[in-house]
Amino acid sequence: MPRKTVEIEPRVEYLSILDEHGVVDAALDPRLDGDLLARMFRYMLATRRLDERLINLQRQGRIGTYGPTRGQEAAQIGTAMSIGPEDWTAQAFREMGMMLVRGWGMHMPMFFWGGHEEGNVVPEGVNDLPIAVPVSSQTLHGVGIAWAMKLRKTNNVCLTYLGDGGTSEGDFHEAMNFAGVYSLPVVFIVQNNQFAISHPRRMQTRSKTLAQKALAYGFNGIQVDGNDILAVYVAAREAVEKARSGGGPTLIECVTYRLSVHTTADDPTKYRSEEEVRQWEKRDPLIRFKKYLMERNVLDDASVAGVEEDIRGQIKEAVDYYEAYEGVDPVDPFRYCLAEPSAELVAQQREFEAAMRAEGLMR
Ligand SMILES: Cc1ncc(C[n+]2csc(CCOP(=O)(O)OP(=O)(O)O)c2C)c(N)n1
Repeated sequence: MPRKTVEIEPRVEYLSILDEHGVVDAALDPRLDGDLLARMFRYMLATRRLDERLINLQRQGRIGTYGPTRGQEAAQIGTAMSIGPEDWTAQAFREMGMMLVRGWGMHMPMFFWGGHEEGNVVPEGVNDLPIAVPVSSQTLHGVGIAWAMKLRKTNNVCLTYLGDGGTSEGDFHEAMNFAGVYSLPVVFIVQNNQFAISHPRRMQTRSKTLAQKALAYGFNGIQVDGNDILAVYVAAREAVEKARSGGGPTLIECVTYRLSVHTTADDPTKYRSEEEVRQWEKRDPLIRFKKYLMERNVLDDASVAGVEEDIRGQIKEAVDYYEAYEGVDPVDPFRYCLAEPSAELVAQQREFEAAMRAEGLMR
């Protein structure tokens, strides 16, 4: 007698609409409105150009260590554009594209990666949590926000972002379980960029997909081509609508690639091949989307040049503002650590201040 099996839904859908060769199936193309498509492109290009500028600023010693977003623009902008300002996000530390959509100024990452607290102060009226460096801690906060939304019956949703490495953290699993049990309006956006610093995806988990982690917690997980903004947007919109109408959580695994370094303190040539990077460069989210927009006559060479020029001006303005700013107080990080500073923290602050004075960097 064969043993019985337990009936569960073990399927993980994979959505790809626009790959590096074009639209994979015309029936899947959501035929989004031209204005929306143009805005998506503008945010993607702004994120790419700002990212390039931040790397240069770091190399010139004008900001500190920086964690780039190159290659992950579609995953971030496609998801961020699926929610409204009344919804919330709980981010990790590589979501600059998402932040620009949500209304953070271009100068903010310069302050943040320049080591100043000003860069992590959420702008007035923006429903985002600050950048969270402790890996996956933000997923619990995101679920907490979603729980509050449910209790208050607001019909809002919370997106929480993490990386492939983040799916190995206990916090993530606790957040997933809680979200499933209470059927909370939260969407987990896993940006699978193939690496957690030098640790490759294949060493992260034996699971075939990261999306299937959701099945164990009783809700849907979907895998999408994370370099395809159309697929990301469609999947995010569906998950958000489901959450908004009481259908509970979803996990979206955006399969993408970190085209740049983990941070500017990293040397990826030590753990991955140039050839692999070249293969992924061909799948760059911006190249295929620009081609699609040109074919649909949403963009032409002149309008792309105009967008480039606008962005260049905005970035210059942000750099000028950052470098002329005189309100930075290097002691701020100590002030924002704990509501009631511990004796140890006070001692550390005194030691820091003495060292700054000795260097002539503080009066
Ligand atoms: C709890 C915790 N452990 C370790 C670190 C050090 N750390 C910073 S980023 C990172 C890798 C994160 O990888 P992933 O979640 O895939 O995100 P990615 O950096 O690729 O965007 C690690 C281990 C940390 N910040 N927090």
